[in-house]
Amino acid sequence: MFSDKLISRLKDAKLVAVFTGAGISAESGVPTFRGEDGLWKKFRPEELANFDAFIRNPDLVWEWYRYRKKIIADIKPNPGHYALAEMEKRHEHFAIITQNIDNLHRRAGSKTVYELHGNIERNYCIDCRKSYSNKEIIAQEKAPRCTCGGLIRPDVVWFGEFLPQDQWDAGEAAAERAEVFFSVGTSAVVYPAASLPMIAKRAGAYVVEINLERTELSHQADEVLLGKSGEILPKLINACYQNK
Ligand code: BV8
Ligand code: ZN
Repeated sequence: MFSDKLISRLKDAKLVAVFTGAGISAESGVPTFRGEDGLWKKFRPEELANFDAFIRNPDLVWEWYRYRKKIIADIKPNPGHYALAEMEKRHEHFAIITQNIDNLHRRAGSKTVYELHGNIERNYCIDCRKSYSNKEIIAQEKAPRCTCGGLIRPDVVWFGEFLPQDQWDAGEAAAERAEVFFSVGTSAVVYPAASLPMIAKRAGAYVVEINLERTELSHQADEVLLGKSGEILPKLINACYQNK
């Protein structure tokens, strides 16, 4: 299933970077955005995941995020997340660069995790930027309000919003230095995140895609492994590190 080239490059790699999307959390029960059970099927991103939609209809946007916060509160990491936490221990430098907001990589034990699109467990006031945990706001029926009266929003990156500069800079630097770069469970259509695999490739990385289906990235990847990340990643750990 894995080429000799991948196994030998991975064995010797000093820096490995793994770019992940909603697909790696699918086997934990988190719906993806664009797949069959995709979240965007019921709601269109333009209606929900952008600031104007939020200001126009904060209660609707909050209904969607409450729905997702509830899903995410009840789930746990799957073998794919644990395999990446294991992989991190085997390399001098290792980074996960995730588009996911579900915090599952950290909960699986991964240490270096850059969150490009925020984290659904965090919220903040759009006026005074005071932060709020889910516990503090989840009970409120409508869109929660801050003590200052301002609207509280989820701490996630919406369309048309800049990514957190420090997370993007760190993720981009990891992609530029990686000897092996994995793209796992992402349709690779949302920018600037989706530019990371090509940044890595141009800098000389061996780019491996692990996904249920082919994507826009597939024809540029050095190796494409089609299947479930929760099955492929543990097999890769066995194939590469069993006697390391
Ligand atoms: C920005 C909110 C600068 C958080 C999200 C035209 C052309 C190019 C770009 C643009 C354009 N018009 C606008 C843009 C920019 C825009 C963009 O890229 N739009 C795209 C859609 C065309 N990007 C932005 O706006 C970004 N900001 O550019 O700022 C700027 C500033 C001001 C003015 C202009 C520009 C902000 C992007 C962040 C948006 N936020 N979500 C939330 O609520 O979650 S996007 C959403 O998509 C999520 O964040 C998600 O992470 C992201 C990517 O989706 P994926 O993770 O890839 O998930 P998806 O369902 O698509 O795919 C899952 C894959 O897994 C599938 O392939 C499936 O086959 C596979 N899979 C399923 N199960 C498994 C599996 N694989 C393995 N195993 C399994 N078991
Ligand atoms: Zn406030």
